Amino acid sequence: TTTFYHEFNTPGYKGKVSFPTGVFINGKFSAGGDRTTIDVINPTNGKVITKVAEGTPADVDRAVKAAKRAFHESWGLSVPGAERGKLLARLADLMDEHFNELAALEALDNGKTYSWARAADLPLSVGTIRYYAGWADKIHGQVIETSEDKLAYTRHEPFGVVGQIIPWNFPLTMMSMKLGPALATGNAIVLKPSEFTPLTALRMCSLINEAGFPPGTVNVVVGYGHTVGVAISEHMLIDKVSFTGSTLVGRKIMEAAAKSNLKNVTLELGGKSPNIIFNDAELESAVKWASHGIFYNHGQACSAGSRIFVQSGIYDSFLKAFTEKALSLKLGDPFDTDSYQGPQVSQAQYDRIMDYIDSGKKQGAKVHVGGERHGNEGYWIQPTIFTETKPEMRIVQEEIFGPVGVVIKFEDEADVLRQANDTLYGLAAAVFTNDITRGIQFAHKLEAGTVWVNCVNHMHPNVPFGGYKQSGVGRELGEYALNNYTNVKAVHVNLGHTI
Ligand code: TXE
Repeated sequence: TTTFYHEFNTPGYKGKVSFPTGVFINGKFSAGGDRTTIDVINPTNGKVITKVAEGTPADVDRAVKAAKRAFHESWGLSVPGAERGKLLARLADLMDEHFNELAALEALDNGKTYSWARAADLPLSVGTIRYYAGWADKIHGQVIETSEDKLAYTRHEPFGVVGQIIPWNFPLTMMSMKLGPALATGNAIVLKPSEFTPLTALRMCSLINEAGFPPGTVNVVVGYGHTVGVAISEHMLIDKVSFTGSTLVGRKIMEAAAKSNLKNVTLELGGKSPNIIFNDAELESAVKWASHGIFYNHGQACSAGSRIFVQSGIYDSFLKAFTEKALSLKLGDPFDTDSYQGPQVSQAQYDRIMDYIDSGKKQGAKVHVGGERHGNEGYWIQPTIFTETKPEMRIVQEEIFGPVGVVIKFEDEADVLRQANDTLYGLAAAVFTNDITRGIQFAHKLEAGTVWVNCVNHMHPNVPFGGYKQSGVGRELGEYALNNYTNVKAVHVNLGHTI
């Protein structure tokens, strides 16, 4: 099988890293079914970092069978919750032991900065696995009162084999958000990382073995969406699929589920989240958060605050300070300690974002800041702010998934509420105000699965995350995510009633 070897020699991280990168089935790595490979590209220069085994639909089938066997023989409800929790806790400890290495791999593969990977991706990933370790022995149904001649109760049973398909923007965090609740509840897993960023997922396979999970409990098949992704969403022995990615593919997953075995589906999709700044907001803090909202992770966040609505009384001063902030963000090598922004993840994403910038220019919006490529190689794009937009423009309506925000002036509450909710999406929203009553009233009126008051893009393992409208189905994180991975069984026991 393929192996990854790399010597990091960067200001933040120095060290040798080596691990197998094959298709991971039943606890073992092997070459993919067709013995082909996928090039993993370094987004800072477009060069190949390494080649990893390319999985095929036949590999998915092998992985599903291994998972099914594990579920029946060495996992599932035959392993007490406390034991499942212990394994998850051990995995979290191993992730902590390899904290810097995982952060470095994520930065190398995705292009995000090493310092942000350490500050955000890793704590959320490890925290999520550890959080679900704690749930594993606290999963229970209810005893339901009916009549004295009957005992009725429910069990929350794992589905069996679950399929999980994840994207490239937060590879390790997404993996942790999928693994944690699925394993805590006793499911066996077939997971497909993004073909663009498979390295941390593959590194995790060795840690999963080291933690002592029974072989077949977690299987990882790296491959393309149209082959491996489709095979997972159509598989007749997969009872549940959880997907994070584009709304377009989310629709396809649901369709494939409907056409195959009506598998249960959870979707975490795109967004075009409003960020509303009222006249009475704390200016300096609102500017910092608004910048973080749209430029964090190079705009590659499903919850990015990409539509920034600013009330007329504060508009000019906000725009001036926000412009200065955008211009101060340092673009550079992800491993340089003072870099804020690395390259976009891929040529495809770079092209897509530049196409949106062009469409904004053509449709008559004003490029207030940025709007161009940064550097001569790799996929950097300048932090970009558009003003003078119209509601129907593509840059106002569609998810750009890059460092491109629109700033829109508004007059009053009714006006901004209507505009904020005028979107097909409903993932997140933010409100900045010193009037807490207004903040809470807005939190209740905005059509979004998460509303932040005086902050943006804050996630926590204990707090659910997911979308209204076309941003998704179901909730990840928190206790709520356990529902994604359990079937409810009702048991009626006759204590003496007759027909
Ligand atoms: O996403 P895809 P792409 C949005 C964002 C971005 C756009 C396109 O707007 O610009 O989507 O990105 C797998 N059956 N988000 O094309 O294709 C694919 O291999 C099953 C938002 O990269 O949705 C990868 O593992 N699976 C988002 C995963 O789907 C399929 C994160 C996501 O890739 C498949 C990423 C198929 N037919 C992009 N086709 C978020 N919500 O955070 C592809 N895949």
